[in-house]
Amino acid sequence: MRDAQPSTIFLSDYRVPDFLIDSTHLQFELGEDSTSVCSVLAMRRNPDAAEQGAPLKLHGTELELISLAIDGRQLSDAEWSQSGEELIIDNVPSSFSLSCETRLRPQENTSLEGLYKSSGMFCTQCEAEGFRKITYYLDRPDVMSVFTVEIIADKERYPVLLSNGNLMSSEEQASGKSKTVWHDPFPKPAYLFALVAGKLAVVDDQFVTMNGRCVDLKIYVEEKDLDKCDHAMLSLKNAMRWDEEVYGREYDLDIFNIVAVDDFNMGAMENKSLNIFNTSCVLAKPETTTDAGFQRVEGVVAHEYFHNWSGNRVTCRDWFQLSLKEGFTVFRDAAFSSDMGSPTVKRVEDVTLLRTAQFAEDAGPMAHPIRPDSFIEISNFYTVTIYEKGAEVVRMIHTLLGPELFRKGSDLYFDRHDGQAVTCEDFVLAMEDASGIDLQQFRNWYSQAGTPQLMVSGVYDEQTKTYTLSVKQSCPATPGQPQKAPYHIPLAVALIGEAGQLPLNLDGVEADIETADNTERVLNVSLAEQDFVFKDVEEEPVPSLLRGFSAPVKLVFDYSRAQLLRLMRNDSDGFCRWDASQHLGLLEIKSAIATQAALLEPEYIDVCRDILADTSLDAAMVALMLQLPSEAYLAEIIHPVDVHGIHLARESVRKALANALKDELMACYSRCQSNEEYAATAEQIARRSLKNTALSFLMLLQEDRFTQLAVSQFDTSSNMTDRLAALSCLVNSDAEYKAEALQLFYQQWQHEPLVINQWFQVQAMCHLPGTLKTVKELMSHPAFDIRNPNKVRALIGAFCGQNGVNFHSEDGAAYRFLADQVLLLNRSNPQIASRLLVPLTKWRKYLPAAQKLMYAELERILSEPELSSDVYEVVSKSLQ
Ligand code: 0A1
Ligand code: ZN
Repeated sequence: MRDAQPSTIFLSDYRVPDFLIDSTHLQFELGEDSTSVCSVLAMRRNPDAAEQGAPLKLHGTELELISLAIDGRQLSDAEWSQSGEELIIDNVPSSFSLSCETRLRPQENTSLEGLYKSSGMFCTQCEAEGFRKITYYLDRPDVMSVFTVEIIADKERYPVLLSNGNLMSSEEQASGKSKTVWHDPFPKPAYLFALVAGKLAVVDDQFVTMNGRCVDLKIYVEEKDLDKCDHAMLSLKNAMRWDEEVYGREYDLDIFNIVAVDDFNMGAMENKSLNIFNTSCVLAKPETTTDAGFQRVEGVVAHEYFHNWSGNRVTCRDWFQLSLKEGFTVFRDAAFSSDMGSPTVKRVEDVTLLRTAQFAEDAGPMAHPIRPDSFIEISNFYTVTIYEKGAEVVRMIHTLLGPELFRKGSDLYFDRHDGQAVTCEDFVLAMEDASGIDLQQFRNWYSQAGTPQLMVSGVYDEQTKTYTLSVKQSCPATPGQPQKAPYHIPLAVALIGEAGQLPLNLDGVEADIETADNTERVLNVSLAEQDFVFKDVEEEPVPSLLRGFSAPVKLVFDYSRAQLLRLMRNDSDGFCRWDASQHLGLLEIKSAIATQAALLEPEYIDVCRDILADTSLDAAMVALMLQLPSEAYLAEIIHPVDVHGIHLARESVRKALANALKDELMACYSRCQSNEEYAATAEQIARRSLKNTALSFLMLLQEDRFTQLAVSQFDTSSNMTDRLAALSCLVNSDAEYKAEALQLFYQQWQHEPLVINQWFQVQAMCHLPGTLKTVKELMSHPAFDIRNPNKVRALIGAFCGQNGVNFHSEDGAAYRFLADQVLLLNRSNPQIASRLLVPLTKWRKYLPAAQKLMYAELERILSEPELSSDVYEVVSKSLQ
C-alpha cells in the first residue's frame, strides 16, 4: 500500500547502475511461521557509473531486516537508513561483500509476488519487482549476477526443493530437514530467480539437442494431476525442436523444469530453467480441457521456453523495454502455433484479440506506446499493447525484411547481445545492420501510441487500364501525444478480378517489396498521403487490402456489398476472406440497428449457405466466417456504444440466419459428428468448432429438437470441448434441463478446480437477466475463493469483461459490484485488482447515462485512502 502519492518513473531518467553484483549467494530456511533468507552479495562499483562516490541504495519491500554486514563486519544502525522502498548505506568500499538476513512470512503473502505459499508449496514470482520482497537487492534487470541457492526445509512436507540452474548437492540434515544447493552458471537479473519447495510428483522425459546434448525435462505437479502432463511435455519438445530449426537456438543447460501452481497472477513465468506455470496453462486432458485449453497450453509452454533466448540470454535493460522480450517472444510463439496447427485460424484469432482488446486499450486512458515513456506501477504494463501490438511490430519487421534477412537479423541480435541487458533500439539496429534496410521511420511504432488509421480509396481508369490506390494515414491523439508523425506501414495488397487474382505492375518499383508471385505486393506506405498506380489492369478489380493483416491499423475502404461478396467467395488470402465475412455481418447488424428488424440480404444468406455446404473449405474457417463480429468488436466501431441495442441487433441477425439456414446447419452438425478418439489436432479441432457453431445457431430457434440435441451432446460427450459447448447453449436458453445439467457437471468435477472454473465462467457469461445475482451467489459457493486469481477471473472477470448486457445493466448495479470487488482485492492482491478494473475505465465509450454511473464508481475507488499504486495508476489515469 502506498504511504504517499505514488511517483512516476520516466525512461528519460534511466542511468546505469552505480553498483554491480558479480555473484549472489542465497540461503533459504523455509519454516511454517516464517522463512529466513541470508544473502551474500559480491558487489563492486560500476566503472561506467557517472558518480563513483554514490551511496549504495538497495531495493526492499515489506522486509524484516535481521542483520546487515559489509566484509563480515555488522553495520550499526547509524551506518544505514531507510527511505520508502530503499535501504541506503552511505560509505561503502569500491568492492565488498554484503551480507544480509531478512525474515519473511510467505504464508501471509496474498499478493502472489515474491515468496508465497500455494496449496501447501512454497513458490516465487519475481518479475517484475518481486525479488525485493525476498531480500535487499539491486532489483533491476540490468544488474545480472551468478546465483547459488541453498534451500533448507522439512523433508516430509517439502521433499522437492528446486531453484535455477544445476543441482550441486542434496543432503539430509539432522532434525528432519533436507538441503539442496543449486548453481546457475548464466548471469541473470533477479526477476528470473525462482524457488519451489513442496510435495510434488514428476513426469520425466528427455530431449536431445541439435548438437547431441541430452536434456532432462521434468514437469512437477500435484500427484492427482500426473495424468494431465502429456500435452505440455509434447509441446515443450516440439518447441525445443522448432527453435533449433527456425531460429538456430539450442537449449543451454542439462535440465529444464516446469512446476504447476494453483495460485498465480499470470499465465506462466520464464525463470531460468525453472519455469513456473499457472495450472491452467500446463495441465490438459480431453475429459477436463477444451480445445482452446489445449492450444493455450501449447502456446504458453512454447512462449516460456522461447524466452530462454529472447528474454533470458538477452534480457531487457529496463522495464520500459519490456516489449523487447515480450513482443518478440509472442511473435515467436505465434509462428510456432501457426506451424503446429492452422495458420489462418491462428492469424484470425490473434487479429481478433488485437482488434478488440488492444485497439480498445490504445484508444483509452491507459494508451501507451509499445515502449512506454513513463509508468507508475510496472505491473500495469503487462498489457495487450506490450505483448500483442509488440508482436505485430516485430511481424512487420519480418514482412519488410523477408524471412532470410529477418533470420540474419535475429542471429546478429543474439550473437551481439548474448549475456547483455539491452533495448528495443538494439533489436532494431541489429535488424537494420543485418539487412541493410532503413528502419528509421519504422521506429515511430516504438515511440507512438494509438492505432493508425488507413483511409484507402481506389479508382479504375478504363482508358489507361490503370488502377490507382490512394492511401491516407492518420493516428488519433493519445494521452501526452497530441500529434503523431507518419508511420512506415507495410500494406500487403492484391487485385481480385472476376476469375481470381490479377498480375500486378506497379509504377515506381522502389515503392514496394517483391513477393513470391506477382499477384501480391507489399506497399511501403510512409507518407501522410500517397498514391500507388497499377498498370495494365485489364478489368476493374476489387482490392484485397492488408492481406494477412500486414499491419496493426484500422483500414477504411468503402466496399460495396458486391465487392465484399467477391472477396468472401474468392480471395486467396484467408484473413481477407474472413474479414470480408465480418464486414458483411457488420452491414447486416447495422441495418438491424437502423430498422429494428433483421431482414437479411439474400446474397448474404446465399454466401453463408454456400460456405456451410462447401466441404473443401477448412471447417474452422467456415465456423469463423459464420460467426458474426463479436459485441466487443462492434463496440470498437459503433460509437457511442449502446450495449443493449448492439446485443439485440446481433442476436436478431444470428436468429434470422439460423432460421434461413436451419436445414444446412443441421446437416453440417450431423456431418461433423464423430466417434473417433479425441486428439487435439487442427483437423479435429476444426470439426468440433464448426459443429458447436452450428449448434449455437440452432439453439436460438428454441425448438425442442434442437434443445434435445444439446442435451444429448451434454449427456454423451466424453470431451470437455463438446460438453462445455452444450452446457453453454443450455445455460443461455430457457431449457428446463439447465439446472440439472449444471448440478450434474458440478458433481462430476467438483474435485477438479480447473473444470469448476469453467463451470463458474459459463454461468458468469450467461446473457440472460439475473446473472449478477447468480454471480453473487456463486461467490459464496464453497468452491469459490477470492484469493485464487483463476477463480476471480472465471467468475468476476468473465462477468465484468465479457458479459456486456449484464455488466451494463441500466441500474448500474454491476458497476457497483465491480468497484466493491476491486476495493476488496486492492488490499490482498493489487495486481489482480487493477486488471479487474479495466472494464470500468472504458466509460467514455458508452451512452451518457452509463458514463455517469461508471464515473461515479471510479471516483468512489479513488477516494479510498489506502489504494495500492497498481489501482491508483489505473483509476487516476482513467479519470483524467
Ligand atoms: N514474463 C511472463 C509474464 C509474467 C509477468 C509478470 C508476472 O508477475 C507480475 C508473471 C508473469 C511471460 O511473459 O510469460
Ligand atoms: Zn513472455
